[in-house]
Order: sequence, then C-alpha cells, then structure tokens
Amino acid sequence: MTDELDAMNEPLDKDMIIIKSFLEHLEYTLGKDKYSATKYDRYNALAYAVRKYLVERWLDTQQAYYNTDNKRVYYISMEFLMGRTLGNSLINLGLYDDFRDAINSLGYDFEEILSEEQDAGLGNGGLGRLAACFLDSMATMSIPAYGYGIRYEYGIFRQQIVDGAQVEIPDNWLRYRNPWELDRQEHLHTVKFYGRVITTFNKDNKLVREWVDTEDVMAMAYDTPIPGYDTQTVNTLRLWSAKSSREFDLKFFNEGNYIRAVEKKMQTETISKVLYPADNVIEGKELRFKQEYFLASATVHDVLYRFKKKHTDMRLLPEKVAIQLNDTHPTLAIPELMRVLIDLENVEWEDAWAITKKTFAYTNHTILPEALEQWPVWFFEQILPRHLQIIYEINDYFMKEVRARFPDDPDRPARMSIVEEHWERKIRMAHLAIVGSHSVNGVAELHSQILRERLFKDFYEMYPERFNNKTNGITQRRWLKMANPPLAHLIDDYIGDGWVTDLYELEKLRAVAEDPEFSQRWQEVKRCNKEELAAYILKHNDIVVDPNSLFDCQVKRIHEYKRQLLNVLHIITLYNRIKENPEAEVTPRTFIFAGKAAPAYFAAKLVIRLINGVAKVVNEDPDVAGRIKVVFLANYSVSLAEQIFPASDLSEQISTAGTEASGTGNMKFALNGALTIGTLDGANIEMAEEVHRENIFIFGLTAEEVSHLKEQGYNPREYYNGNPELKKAIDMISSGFFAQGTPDLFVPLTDSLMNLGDNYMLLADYASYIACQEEVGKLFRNKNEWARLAILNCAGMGKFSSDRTIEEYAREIWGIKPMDVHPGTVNVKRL
Ligand code: GPQ
Repeated sequence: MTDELDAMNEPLDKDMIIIKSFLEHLEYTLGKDKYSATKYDRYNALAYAVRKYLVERWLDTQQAYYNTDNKRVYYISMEFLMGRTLGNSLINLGLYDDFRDAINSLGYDFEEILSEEQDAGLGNGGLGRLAACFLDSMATMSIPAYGYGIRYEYGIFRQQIVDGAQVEIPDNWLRYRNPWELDRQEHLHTVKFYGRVITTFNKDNKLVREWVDTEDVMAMAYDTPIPGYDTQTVNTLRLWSAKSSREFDLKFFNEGNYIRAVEKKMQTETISKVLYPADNVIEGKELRFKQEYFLASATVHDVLYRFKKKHTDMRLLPEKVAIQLNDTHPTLAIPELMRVLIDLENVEWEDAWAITKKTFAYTNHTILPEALEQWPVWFFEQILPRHLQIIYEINDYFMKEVRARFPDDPDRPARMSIVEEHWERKIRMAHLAIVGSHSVNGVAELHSQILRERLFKDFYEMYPERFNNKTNGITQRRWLKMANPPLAHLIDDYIGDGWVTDLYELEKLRAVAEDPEFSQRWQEVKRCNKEELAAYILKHNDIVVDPNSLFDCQVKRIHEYKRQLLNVLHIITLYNRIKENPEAEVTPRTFIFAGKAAPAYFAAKLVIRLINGVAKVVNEDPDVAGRIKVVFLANYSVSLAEQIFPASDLSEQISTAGTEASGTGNMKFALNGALTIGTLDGANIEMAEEVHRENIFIFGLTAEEVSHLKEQGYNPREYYNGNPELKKAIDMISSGFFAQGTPDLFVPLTDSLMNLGDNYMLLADYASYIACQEEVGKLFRNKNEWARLAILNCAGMGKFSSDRTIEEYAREIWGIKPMDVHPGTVNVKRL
C-alpha cells in the first residue's frame, strides 16, 4: 500500500514528503511551531526526518544478518571519532540534494542547519577517526560488521585559547538530545569488578572457579545506525553506558544510609563518564582500566549472546565471529572470552584457547614506548582477580613454548613474558594481545616492518605467520564528497563519480592534469575554498589572511614527535630573513595550525603558547606584512578539519622518521588537492610511491638513519653551532622574544632541544627542511605547475581509501565476504 502511494506520488511530491516529515517532527516530536523553533530544533527535526530512511534499511540489514548467519566482524575500540552525522547520512542515502532543495524551499539555509549539529567527539585523533572511517567503509562494502565502544557522556574536551594558552572545556555533547542513537534498555549485561575467586568442585567432580562477592555494574546498549553509500546496508555502532544494577541499589539502600547509597550509585556510573584525553600515551589510571574491562566484558557477552541464538557448539565461534582489537585498549576481551568459555561454558582449556586465538586479531597503532599499555598486577589482584589467574596460566603455557622453541636463548622468556617482573610487576598488554590472536598488524609498511624487526622481533621470530600489514585509509565519502562539494563536482564532470566507491578511478585525472580548462577550474575551486577559510579565520581569530598566499597547514594532535616546533623554527627563520633583508625572496605564506594537547602534557601545551606567541609577533610586525601570517585555529575537530583540508595548499607531515605509525591527515590533504611536505615516515612513504616521488616534497633523515645516528651518539649542539640561522631562531625562543613578558617561558622547549638530547632530532632535520621549504615556495609562484602537481597527487590517492584497507582486513584477517542486503522484511519506502 505505502509502495503504491509512493509510486503514485513520486515525481510530484518529493519535496512535499520531506517537508511534511520535517514539519511533523518539529511539531509532534519536538513540540515547536515555526514561531518557537530554534535553529537547533530545526536541525533535530531534520535529523528525525532522515532517521526514518536509515531505520528502514537498518531493520532489513539486521534481519538479513540474522537469517543468513554469515560470519560477522566486531571492531572493538575505546574511541570512535564520528564527527557530525546528518550530512554524511544524507550523502550515503543518496538524499542530500532532495533534502537540501526541500529545506531551502522553506526559506531556511540548509547548510546552516547542518552546522548546528555537535560533533560526536568520542576519540582523540587518528586512532578514533580511523575507526569511524572503517565503519563507513564496512557499511559501504556490505560487510556484516559492528562497532563496539563506550558512550562517553563527555567526549574530547573543547579547546579554547586564552592569552595564547590552551584551556579545556568539558564537552557535554549529550546535554541536548542525540537524535542518532536508540537506547536499547533490553540489551543489558552485568559487568563484574572486585570480589574474590573460590575453588569448588562441580557435580562431575571437576575443579571449578567461581568469581564471587563482586561489585556489579550494568552495561546498557545505545545503538547508532551506520549507513553505507549507495547500498541497503546499514550497520550498527553499539556504545555501552554504565548503569548501577537494581541489586546494587537495593543492597546499599537497605544498609540505611540513603545519601551514601546514592553516592555509590553515582560512582559506578562514572565508568562511562569521560573519554581520557591523552593520545599516544597511557595515563595508567584505575578508572581507565575499568573502562577498558567494561567495554571488553560487555562486548564479549553481547557477541556470545548473538552467537548462541543460532549455535550451541562453542568451537564454531571462529567460523562466525571475528573480533578486531583497535590497539591493546580492548585486549581484556581475550582473558574475558577465556573466562566465559572455561568458567561459564565448561569448555576445556585447550579448546577455549584455540577458539580465542582464532577469534581475535590485534592492530598496533604506535611504537612510542610511553603508549604501550602495561597494567600493574595489583590492579588485577583487586579488580579482576579471576582474569589474573587466567593470564598467569596463559603465560605459563606460553613460557614453556618459548623455552622449548629457543632452548639456547635464556634471556628470551623474560623478554617475551606477558608479565613484566622488574620493579613493579605489570601485565604487558601488547604481549597478551599477540599471544592471544592469530593476526598482528601494523598500519603502514614501514610501521609493520618496525614491528617485525624491532618492537615485536622476538614474537615475529616465533610466529612469523601472524604478522601482516594493513596500510590505513580514509573514507572519500566524508573527506571529499561531503567536505569539498565544489571539488567533488569538478571531478565528477571530468571522470564521472565512480571514485565515490572506487577511489582508484581518480587515476583518470592524470589525463587532464595539463588540460588548461580543468586546471583553471581546479584553481578556482581551491581559491573559493581558501576564501571561505579566510572568512572563518577573520571571524574566529580576527586575523586578515590573503587567499593568494600559500596556505601551509599542520593540523593534528600537538605532540613532540609530530614536531610542530620544527615548523615554528621555519617560520622564525623566514621572519628573520625578511627582517634582515626586506628584499628577500619569500613566497607569501599563511601558516595554519590546529590541534589539541593532552591536558597534562606540559611540553605540548607550551608549543601551543609558542605558536601563538610567534603569531602575535609576526602578525603585528609591519615589516613582514603581506609576506607571512601565522594562525592557530582553536578546537580542532572533525568538523573543523572538514573546513581546513579543502582550503589547504601544503600539508605538513614532518614527524621524525620511524615515529608516526601511519598518519591519515596526510591522505585527507592530498585528496583535497594539497601537496605534501614530509619525512619518509608512516604512510608518507607509500604516498610518495603512489604519487611518484617527484611530486612530493621529501626531506630529512630516514628511519634507518635516525636509529643509526642515535646509536652513534647524536649531538644536537653540533647542528646548533654549525648553522647560524638555526642558532638565531633557537636563541630567540629561549630569550623570551616571543614570550610576551615572561622571559623564561619557553626555556623548557629549547632546553629539551639543547640540553636533553633533542629526542626527536629537530636540529638534525632543520637544514634539510628549510631547503625543502624553499623549493616549495619557488614552485608555488608557478600557479599552473603547482596545480598540475596537486592534480597528480589527488590522482594518486586511490590506494588510500579505507575501502581498500577494509577489503584487505576482510579477506586476509577476518575471512568475511561482502553480503548483499535486499529490501525484504519491511518496506523500504523510497523517495
Ligand atoms: N594513534 Cl596508539 C592515535 O591517534 N592515538 C593513539 O593512542 C595511538 C595511535 C594513531 C597514530 O599515531 C597514527 O600514526 C595512525 O595513523 C593512527 O593511530 C591510526 O592508525
């Protein structure tokens, strides 16, 4: 019936269907009329109108998964950095233009309504955004997949810049409603903490362990639909929220102290309160440990619940379930699955262990030692006593295997042990993840090589077949089609829109890289995008920037290894050159920075102050006016990134070689027509291969040279003394020239370069970076040549679609094939 109505009305009433639904939601869901509705109400009404189309496909997809019982993949991650959902959903559903036209016809500004949406900022940076891109690709490629994470009440903090310094503001993103999630009151799991383990015998006189006297927390599911592009498939992102249990409430209330009881209740619910804001470093806090177990346990129980609806034989689990661990953060899922199989499902140890290893796969995202998780044994003793027993037992078997395999290497067991015995005893989560998985992967070729040859060398020698590489990627739906409509349309006009689902199609741009008309339009698009960003900068920073200048961008977390400070040394060098010689040939540039620093990361916060200090000096100095400008954009986020990439000319990817596992911002820049200046690090290396080495600006030491120089004894002072421009720049920083009245302010930064060994070798790479930047500046003066290279860069981005990455995971690690969903169980009403 509805189908018939739809068919009858189709061409006629497309706009009307949308408008009706929008107005109905405004009135009946939100209780507003056109007089009382705020912009935010209009956003919500629009979101509910769109949600209908998601839900229909979602129900179909989930029913199809249940019916076919295909193998599914569970991507478990402590972070999902989703950004905004409305625009992306419309694009993936193919309804963007219809909704835009309908809403605009009511006299509203559609884009303005979209920008009302708060980012879902449940992540810190690359690792969380990768998880979000993977969800998009898995749905688009019709892979039966689920994301599992935590529904933090507070996502990544909002950053304000006050007097040049970062100030953190809590991100209360759920204060207003979230139209994209559906709470699933019925999907509840009990997660246990504390207590003790008792040993008893069961009726078969078999030894059994019981974990008793626990403090229980409930995990409640909130589901968000994840639509694929141009497909029926709508997958699920399930986020867990902590609730105190009924029994828990009663127990404490019965003890008679009402206020104390409520306090206790609030304490348990703090588990899902806030995202830890540190990136690439562990904080080692007990609450974080509990969060990790909370996610791991709830997810394992949910996965098994779904499995058991169709199966009774646990040995079939690896044929139906693949679990991908996004870094070690969810690794407690390994001992949790072992516990459930052995203690609750009565599976024998050997079988349980074989099932577990076949089910799990682990992705490593960093080699920085400060980011490798190790949890104190006493956390386990108190909080997860049964898991500690299981980990010890896993380790006993594992140590036997190591000794048997390498009888002549007496130090090896201690090196490889899951238990670190020195100083304070700790559990090495990466070792547990490797031992308990059938696959271990890095996220770019160089990174995977470093895992095999350095970080996990011992493990690679023992289990070479487990190690593999999966170079990261990004979704072109969000990062080109949605973020940069003018460029997307231009590309469509010349090569069609096949690139939206097959990014290798961009290769076809090579043929038009020298076509004058295409080049002209390409340059116009970039110019318009730069004007928009310039307007944003004027509005938010009150700085006038010239859209003709080279937009030189470094936007990412602030971290010493990412070397924002090296970029600053370049700026100061240019400043000095112009001051000394007003005729100096310096291509006009606007340096754009954005990024958050972990609240406890002193050096990173100081770098933010330095950037702002340099900005003040440079921007206010009439001698360099029209030549260089420096801008720090506050509160870097997915939605701000969507405005920066399209307007960028140059992408700074300048980490010390061997430190950045992959990088993914590099790919977003190139896709949007920026050229890269970078070291041979992470995915930069593979990008250089794809775009051809002559089309990318590479400088600095290689990873091998970095290790070599470190072994030989690196002395930063040699570089300082040998390079007057470098010396001058560093001296200006330490002397307080940029410190605005606090002369010693930046001494810790120069100290770390000069007196603490310059861990990330800025000084060693300085000269080569400056020389490379001169080439960049020269090339930019030739607009057509610059455009030609930018087009070739974009043309070479095919490999860096997360569709390619996911296809490799699915085929090589998960053993999962795409699965078509046909509209069936419910009517999918089409516009
Ligand atoms: N990454 Cl371990 C993060 O963003 N946060 C982390 O805590 C860890 C890694 C990044 C990594 O630094 C980038 O090089 C990668 O491109 C990204 O993960 C995704 O793999």
